[in-house]
Amino acid sequence: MNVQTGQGIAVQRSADHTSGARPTPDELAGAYRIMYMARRLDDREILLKNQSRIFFQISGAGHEAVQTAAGMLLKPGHDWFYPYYRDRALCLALGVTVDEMLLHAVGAASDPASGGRQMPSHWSSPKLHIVSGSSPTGTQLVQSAGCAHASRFLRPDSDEITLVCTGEGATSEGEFWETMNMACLDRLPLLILVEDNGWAISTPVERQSPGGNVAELVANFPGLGRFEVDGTDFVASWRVLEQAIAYVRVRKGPALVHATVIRPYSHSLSDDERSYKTKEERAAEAQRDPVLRFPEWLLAEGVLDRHALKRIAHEVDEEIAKATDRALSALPPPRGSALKFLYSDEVDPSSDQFDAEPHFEGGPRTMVDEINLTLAEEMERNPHMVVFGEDVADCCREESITEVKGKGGVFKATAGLQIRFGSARCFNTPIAEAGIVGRALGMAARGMKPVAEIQFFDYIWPAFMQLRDEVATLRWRSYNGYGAPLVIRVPIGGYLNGGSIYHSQCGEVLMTHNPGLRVVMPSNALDACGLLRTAIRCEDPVLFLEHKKLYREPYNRHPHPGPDFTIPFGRAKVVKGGHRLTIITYGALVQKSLLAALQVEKENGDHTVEVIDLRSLSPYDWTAIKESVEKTNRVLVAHEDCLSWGYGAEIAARIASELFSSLDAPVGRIGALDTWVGYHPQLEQETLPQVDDLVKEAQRLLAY
Ligand SMILES: Cc1ncc(C[n+]2csc(CCOP(=O)(O)OP(=O)(O)O)c2C)c(N)n1
Ligand SMILES: [Mg+2]
Repeated sequence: MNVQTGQGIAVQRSADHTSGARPTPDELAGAYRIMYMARRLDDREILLKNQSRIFFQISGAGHEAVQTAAGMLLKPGHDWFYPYYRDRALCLALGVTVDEMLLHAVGAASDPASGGRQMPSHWSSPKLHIVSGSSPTGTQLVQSAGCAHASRFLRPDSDEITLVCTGEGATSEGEFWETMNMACLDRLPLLILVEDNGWAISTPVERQSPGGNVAELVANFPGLGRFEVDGTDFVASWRVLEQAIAYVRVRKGPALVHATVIRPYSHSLSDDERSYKTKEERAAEAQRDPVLRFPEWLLAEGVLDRHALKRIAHEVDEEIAKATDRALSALPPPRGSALKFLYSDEVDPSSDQFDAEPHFEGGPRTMVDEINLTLAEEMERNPHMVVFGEDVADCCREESITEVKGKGGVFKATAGLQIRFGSARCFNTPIAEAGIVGRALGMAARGMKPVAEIQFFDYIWPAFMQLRDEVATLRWRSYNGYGAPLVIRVPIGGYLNGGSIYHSQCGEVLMTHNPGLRVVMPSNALDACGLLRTAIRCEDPVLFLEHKKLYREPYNRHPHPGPDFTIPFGRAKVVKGGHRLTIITYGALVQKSLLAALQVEKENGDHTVEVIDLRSLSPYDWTAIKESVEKTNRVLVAHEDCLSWGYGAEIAARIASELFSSLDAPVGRIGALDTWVGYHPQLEQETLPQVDDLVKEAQRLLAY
């Protein structure tokens, strides 16, 4: 197979290498071209950075040999790739062109990796199956496991594999170990390439991994293929990678290749390695430089003569010079485009498309029952929807299912799904929140519909980097190359009498603060059904917050509105009309606000209070807020989460800024005390807002 790696230059790619044969002379020449091209591109970018023509540079120098071998042995557009930021030679070998790399470096509008949004060396190519890389070290690992897992659903008969690359430093991240766990538990077709250059910025490898070699630390993972290689030696890398790839392709399990490489150019242009590496250390590294060693070997073996080497170098230099001129004259991202592709431009969950009529059937059902039924209906409808999380399955040990009742989630929201749809589509994960969200993202990037559960909102934080830096950014940072159509369901909230600090907190504002993420929070069974179905059917990532206290309340039950009932995001519901004061709220405070409104009206006959349930927190319904405040001229924003810097602060600020002339009183706010929910019910009561607090604040505003 011939693959384009540059303007008019074709590199010989081996069709299927499992033979153990030495690479052909054409392959060796092609490998040299890629390695030299990668190094010269780094040199060119460094020059451009020093001339202030580009704004950042990080090089792959020293890593070229093993990357080139990997890129030539694997199949772009068939296999999948999660590169690290040093993987220039890998991406060149897979088919990213010199022009594309330089357009990326200058941040051009036509940069195919990110439209000028990401730093250089964060490549992305849906055509080649290179998934947009980010900058956090280690986040790519858990996602690559999800991608590898997705192949089981999307291409069950294929021999495709997923390659993920990492530095040795990033193997200290929890996400590396979560990935090892997932990959070995599920025998995922995943190849992990550790490019060990001995340093993580200034920290040497022996201070990252006890003993200084992570490959030894993973020796006891069952089913893992382990391989060691000098990653500066192209032929050795080729041979070892051939074996590792074959191991994963035939589904023996995941494999880890530990390749030692060098880093001759400092960490980045912001770093000077002379401040922590001795002269001797640097000289020893220079001895192993693959871009110098490989041509010497080619000469010694008689594969190429000096003339042929020079000709390759000349062609590559010319190509880079011409591509540089083109990139430097490319247009920058247009003004006014910064918000583009935060969300899908094809499916808008706030549109009328999701405004469906309910067709009620049966008697009233609880919120948790409606969530369960909606999940089942959507799994029935979409064979690519999977449900996973901690304890969500009925019974992991399938042989016991007939004997036991089944678990189905600690709140039973997923009960019966494993029994009905099988263990492949509803399964328990290890206790690893970053892994749950990362796996979902890897699946979603390939077009599956993962609907994962985080057991309690209080434990979502290991996944916060996945949510904020990865899930929320993927579509934007890849300029619509990849999306993240996933749902994360999370039980949240207090008023539990004994829930204490770690089973009662809110904190939704930390989620609504992330552009690119949709956040909804229903207060009753009907809305839970409609909003969850919209979440599942839309193309954006949705955080679906389920208030634990509302799961089984008698007052918020509804009959099932049918299998196609959806509610658009960003549409509030006026749950009670009124003329003198508006209470804007959501979640558990909807019912408390209703009770407060009735009490206020009882105490002051003509002071009717309007209560608005936002239902969807991002986006939220500004039109409904505006219409109501312009009518009542008084407003109280109420939520269960802490008052200071809370969700209500944004709503209140916007009302004060845009509706000032409609106001007859200051904007009121009610939220929890700025502390944690205590175990004793008296502490909880004191901390979380109560009906009396709402009444008192409403009276103050009405009297103003
Ligand atoms: C989560 C996270 N923490 C810290 C950083 C800052 N950082 C960038 S690169 C790097 C070192 C990574 O070392 P290694 O994984 O060995 O890769 P190398 O740069 O050596 O190829 C650090 C700490 C980051 N990008 N992400
Ligand atoms: Mg390193």
